Amino acid sequence: METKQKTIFSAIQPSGSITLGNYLGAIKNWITLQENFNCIFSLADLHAITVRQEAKELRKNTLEAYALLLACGIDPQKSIFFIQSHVNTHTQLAWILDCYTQFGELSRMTQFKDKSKKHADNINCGLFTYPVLMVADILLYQTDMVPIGSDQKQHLELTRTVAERFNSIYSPTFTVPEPYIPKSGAKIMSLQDPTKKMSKSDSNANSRVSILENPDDIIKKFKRAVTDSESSVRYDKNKPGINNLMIIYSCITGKKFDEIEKEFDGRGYGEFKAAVGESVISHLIPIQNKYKEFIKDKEYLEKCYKESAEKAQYISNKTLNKVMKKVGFII
Ligand code: AQP
Repeated sequence: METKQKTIFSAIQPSGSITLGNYLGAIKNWITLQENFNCIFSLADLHAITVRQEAKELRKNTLEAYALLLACGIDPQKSIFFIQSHVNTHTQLAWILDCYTQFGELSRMTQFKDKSKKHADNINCGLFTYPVLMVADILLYQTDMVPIGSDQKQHLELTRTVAERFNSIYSPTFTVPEPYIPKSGAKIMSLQDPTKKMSKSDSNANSRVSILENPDDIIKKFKRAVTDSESSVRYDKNKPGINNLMIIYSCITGKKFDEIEKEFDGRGYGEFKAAVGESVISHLIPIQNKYKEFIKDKEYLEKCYKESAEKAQYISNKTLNKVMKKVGFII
C-alpha cells in the first residue's frame, strides 16, 4: 500500500548573501529532507522587505539565492522551490489571518523586539505582522512538519495557535503542523561575537562567512574569529568561540567533539582555526562551482522558479478558497 508522504515547508529570506549559518542550520538539511518528504521551499522576498532593501540589490540577491540553493542541491524535480512574491495567496491569506491573530500574541514575539532594536529608524507594521505572513506561508500547503531551529520555535507555536483557533471557530481547515527537529541541526554563531547567531545582515562582515566567499577571505575570517585566552581545543560552556568552531568543523567533517579534541590536542588555536577554514573551503568549492554554472543560465532559473510558482499557486489556491468560503466571502 502506498502511504502519502508528509509535507514539509521551509523558507529563507534573500536579505543578503546566504551564510554558512543558513547553510549548516537549514539548507543542508533541506537537501536530505527532499529524499523522503514532499518538500516545499520558498525564497521569502516578501519577508525581506520588513527591513529596507535596495530594489536592485533585492532582485540580485533573490536570483543569486535561487541559483545558490540549486547549487547546494535543491532539486526542482523533487521539491517545489518558488519565490514567495510570485504566489499571491500568501499575502491574501496573511491578511485574513491577521484578523484571527491577537495584538498581544504578536507583541510577545522576540524577533520583533530584536529587529525593532536593530532597525529603530524603521519599526514598520510589516515587522510587527510578519509572523502572520509566516503562519500563512506554512498553512497554505497543509504542512505536516516545519524544520525549526531554536530561534523559530515561537513562530511555529503561533502557527499552531492560529490554525487551531481557525479550525475551532469554523471546522477543520488547516493541518496543524508539528516541529521537525533535524538530526544534525546546528546554530552557528557570529565569528566576532559567539554569543550572537551568525546573520546575513550583521553590520560586521567579519562576523559571517558567505557560501560564495572566496577562499582567502574565508581563511582570514576564521583566523580572526574571537575565541578566548586559553589554548586547548575542547568543548566547554565557558568557551563559546571555540565551541562554535568545533560545531562548524563537526558539521562539515562529521567528526565528533572528542575526536576533534584528540586531533588538536597540544596544537593550539592557530592550527585549529586554519583547519576549520580549510575544511569549510573544501566543502564550499564544489557548491561555488555549480553556482557559477547556474547563475549564467538565466533561462533555466526562470523555468524552474516559474514552474514551481505554478505548482505552489495551484496547491495554495485550494486552501485559500476553503478559507474564503468559511469566512463568508462570495467566491
Ligand atoms: N546562524 C544560524 N545558524 C543556524 N541556522 C540559521 N539560520 C539563520 N541563521 C542561522 C536558519 O536559516 C534559515 C533561514 O533564515 P532566514 O533567512 O529566513 O532568516 P534569519 O533566521 O533571520 O537569518 P539571518 O541570516 O539572520 O537573516 P537576517 O540577517 O536577514 O535576519 C532559518 O531556518 C534559520 O533558522
